[in-house]
Amino acid sequence: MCGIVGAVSERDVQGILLEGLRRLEYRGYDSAGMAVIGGDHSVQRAREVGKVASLAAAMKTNPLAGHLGIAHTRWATHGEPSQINAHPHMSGDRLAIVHNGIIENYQELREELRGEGFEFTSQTDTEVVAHLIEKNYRSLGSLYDSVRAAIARLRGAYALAVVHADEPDHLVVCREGSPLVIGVGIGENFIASDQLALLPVTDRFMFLEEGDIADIRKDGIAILDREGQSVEREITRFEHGADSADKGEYRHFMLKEIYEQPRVIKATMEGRVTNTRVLEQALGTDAENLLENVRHVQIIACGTSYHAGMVARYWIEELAGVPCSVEVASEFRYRKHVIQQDTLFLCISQSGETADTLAALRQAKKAGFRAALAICNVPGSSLVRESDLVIMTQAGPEIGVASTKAFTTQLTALLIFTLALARQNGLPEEQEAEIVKAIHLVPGQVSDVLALDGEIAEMSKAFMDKHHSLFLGRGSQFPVALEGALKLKEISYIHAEAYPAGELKHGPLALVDSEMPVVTVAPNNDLVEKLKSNLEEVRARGGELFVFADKMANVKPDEGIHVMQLPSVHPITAPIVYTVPLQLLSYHVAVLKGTDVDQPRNLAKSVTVE
Ligand code: HGA
Repeated sequence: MCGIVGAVSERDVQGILLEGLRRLEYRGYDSAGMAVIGGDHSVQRAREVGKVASLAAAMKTNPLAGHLGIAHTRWATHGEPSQINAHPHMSGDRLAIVHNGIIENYQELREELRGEGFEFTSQTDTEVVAHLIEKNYRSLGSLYDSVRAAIARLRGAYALAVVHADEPDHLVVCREGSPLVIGVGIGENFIASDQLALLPVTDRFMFLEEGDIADIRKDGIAILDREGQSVEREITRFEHGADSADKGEYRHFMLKEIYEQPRVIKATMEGRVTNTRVLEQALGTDAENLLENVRHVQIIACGTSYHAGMVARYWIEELAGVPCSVEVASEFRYRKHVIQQDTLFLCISQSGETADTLAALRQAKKAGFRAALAICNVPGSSLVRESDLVIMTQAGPEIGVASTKAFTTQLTALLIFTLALARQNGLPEEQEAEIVKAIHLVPGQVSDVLALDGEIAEMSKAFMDKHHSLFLGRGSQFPVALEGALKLKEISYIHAEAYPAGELKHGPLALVDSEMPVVTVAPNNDLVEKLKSNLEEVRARGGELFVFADKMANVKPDEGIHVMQLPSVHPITAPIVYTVPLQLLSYHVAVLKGTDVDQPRNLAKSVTVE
């Protein structure tokens, strides 16, 4: 994901922009660039391949002086990482633009503009937008109107910041599907992909909404919404510590991280999905090519990430029709395996430094897999550097040892990947649109589950004095049950086992009695009736059931059956939403037992040893 930053001020903006880029570098770092409008009303531009430090070094010898500027740190989606493809892009020598996102119809616009005499110097989709705005400028003579007219023709996801040397006192920005925030200063204003970029210069922010277009001057901000109505967006103050290693108002990091999930799931979707489809280039410049002809997916991970991989297997086989195997890294790396032709190797790790996963990746690269895709939360980690394709989860730092938001953002990324692969394998457009619509609902549904926190805390009292518990799920909810059991054992030290509900009578039923609480997740899918029969089997043995159920699933509370109703969720996205009550349950049990929630005994966060 690229990062953009811009400033209009009474002072020189180069230092502000460079610091902003350094703070956005987690979003992408294959190249970086800056354009500043100087006192002589011309655009000066600097672009370098590599990290922001390379740009900063180049600018030491050739500084850019001026009070208006835009800058960019790139993670290529269209065109290789090179100086020519680095942003800002220009049309002629008066207009410059930075862009985060993907323009889906760039090919057709490129042909059209070429036909009208515009020359292209890069392979990016972004340059198309530069020329389209410049073309409008020639007839409209206003940057703001020209950007508005241009975005009416764009399909895809974008956050844009544009400057024109003929209008050296403002920048025009807009967003659709990619993040953009305005930093409000005194006698100066700023924009960036993330408020963290602007913290050295302001703590007051305005968040643009989808479809907004804004005119930013040093003494004023004017915003139009998608309908062209003038709107005011609320100014909020940045709460220090909200994103950093600080618990804020929460008693534990784990609880804070559970509550961050609606926001970070949304951030993981941003720039990767439109309202109706997944933007596969958001997985990397070469994604289309590497995903084409994938005949098998081999997922490798450890712990919680392994459970995310297990959920993904259900999705990949159901939606993409591609066979998928999942294995824990520590097993995979020490056995001989038969590699099927055209297998994609997919590794998942929060830290990107998990020793076993990394070792498996290194082996796989030698063994002849088609390509390696990493799903990871830490930019610049070994896993990210060594893979061909990467989907970064946008969970932010996860401090609690028991993983929560990393898991649900991994699932979000895996579902986006699945849809990209499924499209290659003939998933009908309408089905993709239906699932993308369901993905957009997930942050709100997770918030609805968080609102049940008090009731879940109450329920947790029943587990406090227990020594064992059983978690049941069917289909893609079986890995959710595994993850729920893992959470409970990690932080409350209660022995918890998870089983596919259909396996109950093949053994674990022998353990069930009134001392063995049984937790079940029951979304309203085609397996719910079978699951209900399994619940009866438990009840008949005196077991106490705790069921998290879709209200449409019609699971009724009764003696020995505690039912917590969850929002109705699409069966495909249900594993993401149903994970959350199990996280809260474990958390509250651990708090009641007085364990060290954030640093449970014998465990560590990033498992960099075998
Ligand atoms: N499509 C543009 C911007 C890429 C981006 O936003 N990545 O996250 C490019 O390839 O330069």
